Amino acid sequence: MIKEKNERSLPEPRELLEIYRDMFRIREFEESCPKLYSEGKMGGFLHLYSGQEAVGVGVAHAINESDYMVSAYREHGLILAKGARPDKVMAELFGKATGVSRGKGGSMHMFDPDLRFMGGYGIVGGHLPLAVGIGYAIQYREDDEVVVCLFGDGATNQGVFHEAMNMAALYQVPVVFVCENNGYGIGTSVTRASAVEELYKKSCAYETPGVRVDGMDVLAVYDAVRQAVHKARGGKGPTYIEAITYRFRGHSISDPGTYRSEQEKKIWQERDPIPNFAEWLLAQEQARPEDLRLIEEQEKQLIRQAIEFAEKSPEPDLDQLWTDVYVESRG
Ligand SMILES: Cc1ncc(C[n+]2csc(CCOP(=O)(O)OP(=O)(O)O)c2C)c(N)n1
Ligand SMILES: [Mg+2]
Repeated sequence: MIKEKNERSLPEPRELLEIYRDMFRIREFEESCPKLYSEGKMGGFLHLYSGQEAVGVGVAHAINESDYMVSAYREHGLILAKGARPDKVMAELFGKATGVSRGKGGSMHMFDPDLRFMGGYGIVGGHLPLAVGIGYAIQYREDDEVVVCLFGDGATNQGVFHEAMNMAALYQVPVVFVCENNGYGIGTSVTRASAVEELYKKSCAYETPGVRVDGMDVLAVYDAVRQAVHKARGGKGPTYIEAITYRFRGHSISDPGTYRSEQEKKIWQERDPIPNFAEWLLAQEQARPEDLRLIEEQEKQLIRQAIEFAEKSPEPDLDQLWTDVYVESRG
């Protein structure tokens, strides 16, 4: 299913630089978190996205602003890729009122309906039916948006994965399922948890095409998602994409990660999607070294400002304790 590079659809040259910027921003953001966490500035869970940037950024560039994204809890990078301001995402991690979820969601429950980023969920696989529901609503209203639903390899072993796949195929809803196969669900490898290692095959029972892509190659992800989105928008139903990737850090901030060998980590570090994409941009003469350096400096500055903003922001007022807890459906 993986296509040769020269058959791929490529973003415009300007967008290629924005793709680099977005991946670099996410890495810079995520790598600033462990120190802040250890200083007690953030609380609760913290699942970092370092290593998986090519998936989220490839997806975000392949869809329109009006399209929806729904995700599990490893979502800081995804909401940033969808266009959230880093200062508001950082403020959310600090539990501040200026955060994307007004400081009440934290790391796992980022939400921004204006950006059409519909969460941020902690129950493994629990958001897949939500994506199908959003897809069903789009279809019912005869709108032309699509939903991209991102989840981990662990979710594919949940019953709810199959229920969502069944309904999506039955109603031919405009949903693109993207499994971020990073090889592990907490400390359990895919080989120990799934009867089928080639996770893209899991949609075949529902006659939904399954595609496997290199999730460390942002352009491969972009290309696969573009095709799937085009199909969904044309009323031809869901696609299921398995992106092979790797998380460079532990499952969460409290995971020492002793279940992965140094050798394994080194192999994947060499496939780091960011320097590899930089190398590609230079080799293809799509960027000059100074273009990339400028982007890197700008993004480092942006994240420094985001931390400052989060530090200076107020905590939510006590009288806000009962707001945003439950939203009644409107018309
Ligand atoms: C239904 C359910 N069962 C168990 C858990 C505990 N849990 C939290 S994360 C996780 C692993 C999920 O791994 P994966 O889907 O591969 O996502 P990743 O963390 O690798 O991004 C588990 C089992 C949970 N949150 N929800
Ligand atoms: Mg996983």
